[in-house]
This record gives sequence, C-alpha cells and structure tokens, in this order.
Amino acid sequence: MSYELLTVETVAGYVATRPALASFGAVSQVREVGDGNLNLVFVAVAERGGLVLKQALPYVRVDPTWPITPERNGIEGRALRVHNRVAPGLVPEIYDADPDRHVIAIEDLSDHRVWRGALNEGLRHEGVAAALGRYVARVAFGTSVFGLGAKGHKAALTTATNPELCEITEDLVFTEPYITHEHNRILPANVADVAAYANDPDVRAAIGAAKLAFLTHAEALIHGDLHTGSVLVRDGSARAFDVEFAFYGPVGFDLGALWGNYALAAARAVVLGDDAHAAWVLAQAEETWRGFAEEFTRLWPGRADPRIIGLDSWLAQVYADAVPFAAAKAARRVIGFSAVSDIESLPEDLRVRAVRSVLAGARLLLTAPGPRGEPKPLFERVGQVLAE
Ligand code: SR1
Ligand code: MG
Repeated sequence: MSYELLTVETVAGYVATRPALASFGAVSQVREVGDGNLNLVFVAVAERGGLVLKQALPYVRVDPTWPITPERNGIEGRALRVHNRVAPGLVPEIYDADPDRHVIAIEDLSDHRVWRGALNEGLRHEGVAAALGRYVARVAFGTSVFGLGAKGHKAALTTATNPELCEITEDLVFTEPYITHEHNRILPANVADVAAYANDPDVRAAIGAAKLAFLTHAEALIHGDLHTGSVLVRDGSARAFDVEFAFYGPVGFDLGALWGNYALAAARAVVLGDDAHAAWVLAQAEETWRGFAEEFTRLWPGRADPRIIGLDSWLAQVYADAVPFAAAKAARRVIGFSAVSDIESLPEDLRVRAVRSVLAGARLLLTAPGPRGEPKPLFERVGQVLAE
C-alpha cells in the first residue's frame, strides 16, 4: 500500500494537517460509517461543524482480492465540484481533495438517511424523485454541449475520463448477468428465470444496444451510479452522493438507474403485500421524468448553440435510452455482483418471487417500452407484471 489509510484514531490528526479544513477547528469525535462496496467513510464532529471524509481503498472493500484504482477519489472530487456548480443544493458540498491520501472532505449530511433504506421501510419522501430529475437535468445541461458549447464540451470531456470504473459497469451491468460468471449468485429456484431472461434473443439485443450507448454516448458528466443507495433524503431535501463512477456518458443512464431501482423497491413491496407502496414507488418514475423534462425545458433557451437538435427530439432520445438502462440496472442487482438490500433482506421464498418479478419487469422494459416520453403507463405495466 503506497498511502496510509485513515482510522477512527487518526482522522482528527489528519484533519488538523489540511489547510482547507482549518475553519472546522479541532475534531472531537469520529465514527466510521462506510457500508458501500468500495470506500472508507468517516463522520467527524469538529468545533465548528461536522464533515465527512471519504477515502478510496485500493481494492474493493467487500472483496479485497479485487484491485481498483484509488484515483477514483480524485475523479469523484472533480465531478462533485462540477455538480455543485451546475446543481447546487442537490449534491453534498466539497471542502477538500487530497490526491496523496485519496481522501475527499465533504458536507456532513447525517441529518439525512439513505433513500434505499427508507423505501425498504415503506416510507414516502415526497419530492425526492422530482428533485433527482432536476439534478439529472441540471447536470445534463450544464456539462454538455448545451451548456458548454462544442469546444467547452470537448475540453471538459478530456478532463473527466473514468475508464476503470466504467469498465466495472460495463462488466457488472451489461455483460456478467448475461453469461455464466463467478460473480453471479442465483438461488436454485431462480435458475430457470435467469436463463429465460438472459438467453432471450430480444433481451440480449436490447442489452447489447444499451451497452453500446453506454460506451459511446459521451453526452454529459453523468453521476454514473445513481441508484437509491446513492441518494440521501430528509423531509424537503434530496442529495445525490457517491459520484465516483462519474464520466461523460448518456444522460439516460442516470434516469434509468433510478427507474430500475424503483422497480426493485416495488418488487420488494409487492412480495411483502404492500401494493400501495409498490404503486407509489413506481409512480416516482413519472415524477423523476417530469422533474427532468421540466427543468431541462426551463434551461433550454440558454443553450450555447440555438441551431442544435430540437428540444422534443432530445428529450425523446434520452427517454428511449433510459428505458433499457432501467432494465439493465434492475436485472444486474438480482443476478450479478452487488445485490441490494431491497431483495437480499427478504426471506428466501419471497426473494425467489421478487427476483422472478424483477426479471419479468426488466424483460417488459426491454421488449415492449411503449411510446416515448410516457413513463406513467409503462411503469403501471411494470407494476402489473411485478404483481403476477
Ligand atoms: C465492484 S463495485 C460494485 C458496484 O458497487 C457500486 O455501487 C456500483 O454499482 C458497482 O457496480
Ligand atoms: Mg456507490
């Protein structure tokens, strides 16, 4: 290891060495709260406020035999600064970035909680889904040719490549669930469901096209991993965090990630018998889309080049991209590496049913997406499939 990892004992001393954090004063309490797949995360209480330190490990936290570049921490820091500029109030503030120790210091949002956990408990945070749509829109506009112009977009693109983390997504989302792979963890009762889904020629064609879009559509500096575990919520507030997968990619990927995770949350609710919660969660797909489309439409008159593609065509293209991404993001969580608590925490018999229904929903999204720009009827149909 070429750099020193932080511990609860060393965080206070570390903060004291960072000029950018001097205004916080001395740290008196520290706790480690990281529960993701990749990083150490510390909440530090200091004299003049709290802060969070996120340090990249040089390997996957949940599988130390799997090396992964700690340079992602700097990539995250740079993306977070950009997202703060174009979408203030919708991401945590960033105070410091340390390229030697691969640490960023960001806003303490301990008064928020992770949205996935709240959804699992059947809680409804109204307005979050729309706020996330606005976040995606502000990033989509502010970091693309629309907000930056052609040369600005090219310049920004060259400073924001993230090939190693993109490769993780390419493998884990678009490839491994569709082949026999050691990462895949499938319950015996779901083997036939997974085979039927993953071997369906229409599914494979749609996933292949989605993967090509992910690889080639360098539209905006997207979040890159915008699942419900990457969102902090509180009444009246929503923040997207964990932008280490940020790269210049298709805008629809972030929307699809949210939609796919709504489907997972709804599948959980259905097998637990909470149909009202399932319907509410699936209705958030429309809320996110509306938040996105309205905010993007509001920003549109300020675009750098008015001779560019029409607004309606652009929105229709983003929508068409987002639907298969939603399917891919939902399916990977019930087949491949990195399962989610929505499904994993269910008793096995309910988990089998939930996995089966998620795959049926994903198949619907891939093979019968319906008219562009209409998530409401589409996700109502997903709800029907989940309930079958
Ligand atoms: C090896 S990283 C596994 C997953 O964790 C992150 O949250 C991303 O979704 C990634 O695919
Ligand atoms: Mg993450």
